[in-house]
Amino acid sequence: MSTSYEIIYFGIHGRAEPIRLLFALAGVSFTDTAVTREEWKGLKGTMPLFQLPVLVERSEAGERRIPQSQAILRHLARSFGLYGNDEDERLRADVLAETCVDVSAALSALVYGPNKDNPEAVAKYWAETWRTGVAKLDALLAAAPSSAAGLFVCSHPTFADVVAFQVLHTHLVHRPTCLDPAPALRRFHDRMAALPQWQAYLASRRKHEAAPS
Ligand SMILES: N[C@@H](CCC(=O)N[C@@H](CS)C(=O)NCC(=O)O)C(=O)O
Repeated sequence: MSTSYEIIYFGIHGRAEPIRLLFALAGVSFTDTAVTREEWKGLKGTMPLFQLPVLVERSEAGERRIPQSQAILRHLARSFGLYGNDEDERLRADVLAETCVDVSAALSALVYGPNKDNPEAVAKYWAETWRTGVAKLDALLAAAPSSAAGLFVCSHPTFADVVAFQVLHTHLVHRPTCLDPAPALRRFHDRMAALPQWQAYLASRRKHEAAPS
């Protein structure tokens, strides 16, 4: 049965970019539908949980609309064989992905919150919150088996490595020096960025919304 995929989101990286990166890693084509804020007013009520991203999966069996970015990622990871090969690996992938959700949420609370222009709050974020996030990610990377060779889960990238790459990328956009104290995470980021499966996508993808124009 052939399946086609459409990811509906706004025209930013946000919560959809790890999903787009996962498609690129799997070599599966997808339609990238970016809705404007104006279009969203009319669409919101038609979406399963009234939010984006939504994955639309179409096959001979019909159409399915899937909400919740983390559920979408895990569903695609299972479909594409990019979750992990056994329960130990899947557990490591889940722990990493949830840690990345926490780290992303903390950055979003800063940059979209009332303190985004407050120098003290910004300094506190990088000195404390981000350092704690780095310590957690560093610990997870250090705990990976030697066969993972610089990745978090196993010898090939999983959906959770994709999520980790994007959370590091987003932080680097905001502060290019933020991985200087974490060389193992920097090596992980650069190794992922060099994946042959990603080169065409990374060269053509939209710039991160926080990147200087
Ligand atoms: N837990 C959900 C959160 C989804 C979410 O917050 N979506 C935001 C954009 S990032 C949205 O749809 N905002 C527009 C709205 O709520 O009307 C997920 O991970 O997909």
